[in-house]
Amino acid sequence: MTTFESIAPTLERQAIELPSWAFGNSGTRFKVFGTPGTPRTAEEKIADAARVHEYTGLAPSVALHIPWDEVDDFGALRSYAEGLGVALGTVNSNTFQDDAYKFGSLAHSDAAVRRKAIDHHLRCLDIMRETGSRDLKIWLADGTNYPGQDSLRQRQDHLAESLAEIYAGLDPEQRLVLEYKFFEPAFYHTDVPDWGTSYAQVSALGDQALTCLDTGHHAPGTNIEFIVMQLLRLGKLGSFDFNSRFYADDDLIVGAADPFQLFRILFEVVDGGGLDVGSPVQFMLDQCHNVEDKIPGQIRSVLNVQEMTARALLVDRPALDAARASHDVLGANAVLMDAFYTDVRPALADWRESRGLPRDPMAAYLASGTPERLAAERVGGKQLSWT
Ligand code: AOS
Ligand code: ZN
Ligand code: ZN
Repeated sequence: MTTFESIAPTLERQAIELPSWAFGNSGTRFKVFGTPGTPRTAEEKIADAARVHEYTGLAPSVALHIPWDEVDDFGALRSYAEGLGVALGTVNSNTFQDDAYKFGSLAHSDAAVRRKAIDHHLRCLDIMRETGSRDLKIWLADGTNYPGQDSLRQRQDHLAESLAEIYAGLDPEQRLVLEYKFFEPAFYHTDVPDWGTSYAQVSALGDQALTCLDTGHHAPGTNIEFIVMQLLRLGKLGSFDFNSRFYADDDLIVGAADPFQLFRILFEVVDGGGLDVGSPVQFMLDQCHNVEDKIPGQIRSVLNVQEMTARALLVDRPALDAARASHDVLGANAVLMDAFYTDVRPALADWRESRGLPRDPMAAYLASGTPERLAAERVGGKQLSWT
């Protein structure tokens, strides 16, 4: 039997990066609803991320998005964040909002558009030097809507060339992580639709290029934990964008739609060394809170990841290995399910308290008066939205 005490050191070093855009208003193409207390500046988004860390001890860094988090002085933004106890993390590039990118960016057929998109990424690398960020995360909206619209092959070659130029601009400690997504906003094909394409592209670049796996970016029914295992096995799992989905890229709270899937993913992470000291895997959230409050939404999210990580770590390895060795199919399955059905919440509450954190971070935050204070203070100015 695996004890909670034995898994506590691993839980202690768990770090989940928060996306700055989760604190802004977001919605669907039908309506973006506002929420009282929504940040109006990059600083206010970072302050909200720091609150999530203060109550949970789980979120020591916040990912930026350029240009959504554009400021005059990124060094000052870094000092501001560090003063609040958080670091600036992954820089996310954006080549999907300018008119110039109507037909793509790094994979565009026109060299002038590719130039503009490459330069944007090189500027992101400069920003990372000021913010102290390690990772440049690239998600591309590139693709086509109709068969025949453009050459699939040529676009892939253009993408490879563009990425090579960006990669050449990395400092030794910087990394490029390439995210894949099987559809949307392009519907016939996307230029980085799957882990295989991301893997092929980053492998051609070198050791500092890895794949980002967004849990919402697969066709329904995909065995995501298999992909996790394979990328870990190949040494190319750079980061996760955690969220959950019922239908497509829903960006809902991680672990909300399918906690068992999150457990299975984290079991493969544990098995593949993804939580070991020095692991290359960066754990991030990529979520939007359209109707729920944003800070509580992020608190719920990191706690969901922590709870499911604890369950994955509690799997009785000797018992599992023995069942597997004797081809005890149902026995092996039962070992996994026993861990999944373990309610770790009381043990986590005790453990949090022993580390000076609230037993129940959600209740503590809601009772703190902060939500009401932020709603009263953040009047005037323009509430930030996802786009
Ligand atoms: C888009 O679907 C992706 O999940 C990206 O990670 C995206 O860059 C992020 O949601 C913010 O731009
Ligand atoms: Zn994502
Ligand atoms: Zn997405």
